[in-house]
Amino acid sequence: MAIQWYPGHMHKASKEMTEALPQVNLLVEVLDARIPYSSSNPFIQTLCTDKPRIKLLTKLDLADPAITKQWQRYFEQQNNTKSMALDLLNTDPSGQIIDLINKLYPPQTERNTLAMVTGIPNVGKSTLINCLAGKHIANTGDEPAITKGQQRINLRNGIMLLDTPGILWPKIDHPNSSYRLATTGAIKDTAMSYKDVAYFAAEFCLAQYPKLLKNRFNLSELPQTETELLEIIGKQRGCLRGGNRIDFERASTIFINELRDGKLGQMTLETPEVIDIEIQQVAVMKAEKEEREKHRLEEKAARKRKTKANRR
Ligand SMILES: Nc1nc2c(ncn2[C@@H]2O[C@H](COP(=O)(O)OP(=O)(O)OP(=O)(O)O)[C@@H](O)[C@H]2O)c(=O)[nH]1
Ligand SMILES: [Mg+2]
Repeated sequence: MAIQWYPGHMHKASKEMTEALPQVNLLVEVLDARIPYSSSNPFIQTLCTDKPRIKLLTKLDLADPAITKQWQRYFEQQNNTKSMALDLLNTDPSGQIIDLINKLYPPQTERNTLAMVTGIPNVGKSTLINCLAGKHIANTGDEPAITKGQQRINLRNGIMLLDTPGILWPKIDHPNSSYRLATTGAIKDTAMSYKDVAYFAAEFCLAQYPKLLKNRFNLSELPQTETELLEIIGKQRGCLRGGNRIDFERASTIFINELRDGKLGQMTLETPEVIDIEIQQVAVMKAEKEEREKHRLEEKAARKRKTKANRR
């Protein structure tokens, strides 16, 4: 089942972002380099499409380098858009980002350039702002929904930044996207089941990154199933319950946290090719749902007609 997380503060933040738009000159959209498609909020895509946009792929250090290059090429083809990949924990790309902002929106003498920093929760927006400001201004943390309200930061170089809370959208269409968001840490723990997410991530890793699994968990043979993999992890990490049974919930939490922290190695969960495939799958799912609903309503109407006829 798909995971959905859209608490009230995100709805409020989306409204406040729309209200701030008239003053905004440029959009800095922060995406997670491990899930550049699933971390693209469709609501943010509709914001000021006529204004220049910088797509920054953060957590470069955790992503598969070859796939990051594919994504950068993909984003550079988009109108009025520049893209850059960043490792904000180990490098300081502030000079390059400021140059990019000034290139896309040349500085005006009479007023600061207002750049709105947007993105999903936990993607690194506040870390980016602290990096650009050269000091700790915005609170950061390794969990979603740290920033709860907008904040303006004057960089004193002609650029004003607008930090915004991480937002998701009311309905994530494809279950894969919600699982990828949960795998990378954009969904609050209380809105997901680690076990469900671990099954999704295990299936993905077994298919796409078998070598990383073998290395991390010292496996000579690759397990055949997700359950087998989680059993091995559970045994190795001492996740046992009474009767020596595996505690799958604990094994799943450990697996997901190690994956998020990059302990398995650099991984990207989707390539640009996934987009068209999953858009088509969503269209099929929607058509099937409509068909089921039509059928349900027809049956309901038939039942009503029958009851009426019986009463006569
Ligand atoms: N490995 C890695 N971690 C990063 C990078 N950038 C940010 N982080 C970490 O990601 C976590 C979230 O960072 P924040 O800056 O708080 O994210 P945010 O987008 O402001 O999150 P919200 O305010 O909750 O929406 C923190 O633990 C950061 O240290 C990066 O490039 N690489
Ligand atoms: Mg923040």
